Amino acid sequence: MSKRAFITGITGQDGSYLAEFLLGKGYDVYGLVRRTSNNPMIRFKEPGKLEKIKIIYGNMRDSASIERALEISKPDEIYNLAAQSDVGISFQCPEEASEVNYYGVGRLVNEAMRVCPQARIYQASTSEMFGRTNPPQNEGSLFQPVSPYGRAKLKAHEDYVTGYRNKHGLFICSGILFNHESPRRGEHFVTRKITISLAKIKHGLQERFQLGNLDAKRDWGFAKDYVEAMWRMLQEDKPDDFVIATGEMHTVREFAEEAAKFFGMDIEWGGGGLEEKGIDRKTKKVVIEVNPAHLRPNEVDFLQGDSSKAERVFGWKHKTAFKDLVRLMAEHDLEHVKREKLL
Ligand code: NAP
Ligand code: F7E
Repeated sequence: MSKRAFITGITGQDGSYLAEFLLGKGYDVYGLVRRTSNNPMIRFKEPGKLEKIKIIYGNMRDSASIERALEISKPDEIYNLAAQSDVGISFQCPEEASEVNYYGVGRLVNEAMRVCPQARIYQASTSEMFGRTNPPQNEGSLFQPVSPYGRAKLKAHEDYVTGYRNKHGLFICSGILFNHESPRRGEHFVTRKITISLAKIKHGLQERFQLGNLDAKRDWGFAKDYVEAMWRMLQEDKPDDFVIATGEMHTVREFAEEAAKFFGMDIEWGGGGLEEKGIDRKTKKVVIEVNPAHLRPNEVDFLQGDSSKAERVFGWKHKTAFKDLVRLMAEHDLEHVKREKLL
């Protein structure tokens, strides 16, 4: 008989890749989908996959909907990917971050203990929990989050992952994932914002775009590589927590330079601070400006993960290198913007 998986956040970047991955492994896949004013399933790209997913309407703010979804899906494995996942927005809407990213986890694990206590649970934890702790960060590093997003995720990790594992013997794992990107990444995250904006410049739809902190360093991997790690940790004999990362760190500035090369631009930087500009050496045109509206009240300066435990325990290692990730996103957006322009 097929195994049954229940995914919250199935409409998001990771949810869509994970659903496709699990269908490929022969799972029956159920997904919690919240009501939106538009088609929430637009990320499902692989032919023949969307029709196989069983959608259950619900919300992480609503215990009754979670209970119903678990009763219908009767899962062997639960992947909790639903979150308000935008760190910048979490400063503006801290209650939302706490309601969904902390209390939502509590609703899910409490309902799961009643309805399907045998189910194995994956919780989408994050490198934002390390906050101002110096890199490289691993499972033993100090958690010092600086954003409402990071604090809510840490509280969920402590109360419902390690807490419920120790207190109730629940099979629950935290995947402490570092930034992972793809052509399906939300357009407000910095990597996708850069590749879409450069594609629009290339097609003559805009002249320049604005970023915030160019010096922030992130460990960027490819989302498709990372969803496999989620599944792998639930196949282990014991629940545990695992850092998933590439181990490489790059600045926002480097990401923009690398992406610009794909579009035939050669960025040099002039000025400093808020006056800094990214100028294309070939055309002498300003392509990137700094806008203080994109700076955060508190910033995480450096994230670089050490995922040697995941490699040792279940043989996971990232497959996609930084330059390949940038290229595959840029290639996608060049075509994506062309299609949109033609509409
Ligand atoms: P994403 O693209 O923003 O997807 C988030 C998902 O959560 C969407 O399906 C969204 O639904 C859903 N959601 C939000 N609020 C909800 C609510 N109240 N009830 C039900 N569903 C709700 O995020 P992602 O990049 O795929 O990330 C997946 C998970 O991993 C998140 O928990 C995120 O915090 C965590 N994480 C991500 C990264 C990363 O770099 N991507 C790193 C570490 C951890 P809609 O489609 O309706 O908005
Ligand atoms: O920012 C800087 C920004 O919003 C990355 C989420 O998936 O990963 C993600 O969180 C860096 C930050 O991702 C702009 O200040 C500069 O330093 O792409 P981001 P994030 O905040 O790292 C973690 C691991 C998660 O768990 C989250 O769910 O880029 N930056 N200029 C900018 N960021 C944005 N968004 N927009 C800018 O214009």
